[in-house]
Amino acid sequence: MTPHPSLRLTDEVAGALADHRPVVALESTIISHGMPYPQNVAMATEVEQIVRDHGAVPATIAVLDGVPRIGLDAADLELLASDEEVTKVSVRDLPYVVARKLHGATTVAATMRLAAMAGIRVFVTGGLGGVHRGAETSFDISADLTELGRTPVAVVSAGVKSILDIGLTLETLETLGVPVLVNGADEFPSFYSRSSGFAAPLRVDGAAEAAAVARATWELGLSNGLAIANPIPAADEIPAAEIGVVIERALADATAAGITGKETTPYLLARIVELTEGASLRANIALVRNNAVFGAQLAAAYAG
Ligand code: PSU
Ligand code: MN
Repeated sequence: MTPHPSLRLTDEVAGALADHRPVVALESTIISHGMPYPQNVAMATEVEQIVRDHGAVPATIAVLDGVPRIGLDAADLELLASDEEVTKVSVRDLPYVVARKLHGATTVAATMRLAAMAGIRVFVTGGLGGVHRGAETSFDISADLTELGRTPVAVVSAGVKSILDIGLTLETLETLGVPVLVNGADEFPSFYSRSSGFAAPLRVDGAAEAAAVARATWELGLSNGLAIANPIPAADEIPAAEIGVVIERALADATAAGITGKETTPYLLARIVELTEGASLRANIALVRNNAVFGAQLAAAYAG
């Protein structure tokens, strides 16, 4: 396919797509609103290198000066990591930042959509958005789930955090027709922890098996994405009971501070880093690295 004409691709990404070589999309909200500076820019740079070292071309996605960009350079990553003017952009925000020529860091949902418009089928992140706890009254359900239901991109994550209602998130993904695969485990992981108390809806062992399911999805003419959960390595995990206490506290603090809507997830992520004195950030970086390796292997298996 030809990339959508509104996108600006780097020559490297455009060349790889034209030659059907493996490409891995990476999101930018995790840089601008998911981690503190300067660990965020170091993580973004390292993850691109890991993808390259495993044989794929990284394509970090963001909107800069109103232009949806597929593939960024070091100065772009630094801007996203440090500029206060960068807003969090989900799918519904894309038209506004484009029309106003603003900078936007794209969420999983917006990154998936732009990746699909470029012809990229594999995307690596840390954690997915989902159904927030208390959604029965707040209606706060991430557009990441909607997008997984309608956009053909395989998203590698470490599962969803228990800042969300994991059970309701899995139910919603089922309703939306999204295959949920867990790599190498029988339990769905909860980001910082390998366990969640919920069984893996489907299990695959390795990138080749995951790629075969992705290929079958799209060969059947299904238009949805896939959620592929890759558990954090055991050496890096924070036990569920330990992080659970911190998450309860962060949720209570968010309520007390009156945090709602799109501010909720960034607030909780930052508060958890504070409350764990950086331990959650180290786990977060470790799982993103692990996902980058798997995502590059997945992109290679899918392209091959
Ligand atoms: N979960 C994480 N880290 C993140 C995010 C979620 O563990 O950085 C970011 C992703 O960009 C995700 C977004 O797409 O938060 C979801 O935000 P919301 O809940 O407002 O839809
Ligand atoms: Mn929300």
